[in-house]
Amino acid sequence: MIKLHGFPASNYFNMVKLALLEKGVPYEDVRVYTGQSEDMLAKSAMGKVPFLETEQGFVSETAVILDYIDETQGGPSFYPADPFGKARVRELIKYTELYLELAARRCYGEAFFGSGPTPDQTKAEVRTILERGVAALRRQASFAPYLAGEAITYADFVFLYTYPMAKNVAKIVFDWDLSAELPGADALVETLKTRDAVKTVDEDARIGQQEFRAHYGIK
Ligand SMILES: N[C@@H](CCC(=O)N[C@@H](CS)C(=O)NCC(=O)O)C(=O)O
Repeated sequence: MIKLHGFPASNYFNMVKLALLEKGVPYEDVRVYTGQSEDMLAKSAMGKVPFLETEQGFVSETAVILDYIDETQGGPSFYPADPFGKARVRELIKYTELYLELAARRCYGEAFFGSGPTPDQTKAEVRTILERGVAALRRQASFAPYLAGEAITYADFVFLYTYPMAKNVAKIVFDWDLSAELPGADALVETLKTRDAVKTVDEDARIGQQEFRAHYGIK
């Protein structure tokens, strides 16, 4: 049985967990926090979570894990069957990951962990990337009702565990309402939250918050 390593307060961990639950793939949940120990780096070379343990070895990086699960595990695929449709979904995943998640993450300290104001230079860089990322999604995503159209895809799983945090960062750090820039985004999140698998992931994340904060010494 495959094993998913990480912790339930991690948004990336939850993208993969949601894919496993939605596909009905049996898996074992292994609690691991981030770190740079030799043992950790042997399993996830950047010391990040999530990572997957398979019979052949370890696989890290969420988008890669999603593809691996899609190609090797049973249950429905959350990619379109045709290569162009699949490429468009992967494109949406990349836009979300590179230009929303990674940009917003640079302000997580101020927004979520009480670690003081973000330096002005960082704020300026983040704002520019977020503006372009949001504009790219506004152009490329359909929100009808899902990111790639009528069918739910892996892009929605990634978006669900990225956009709400980016929206909070925008509000707290920039006093900027992201939902006004991305019509349909809030409605999509609400639609996704009605799914049983999402409810499970979110409840586990809520329960895992205290352990996560204690582990990293966050008040
Ligand atoms: N590019 C990685 C990012 C994963 C990531 O940043 N995970 C966070 C936890 S939510 C982490 O491990 N942070 C520790 C670190 O950046 O060293 C992926 O797609 O899986």
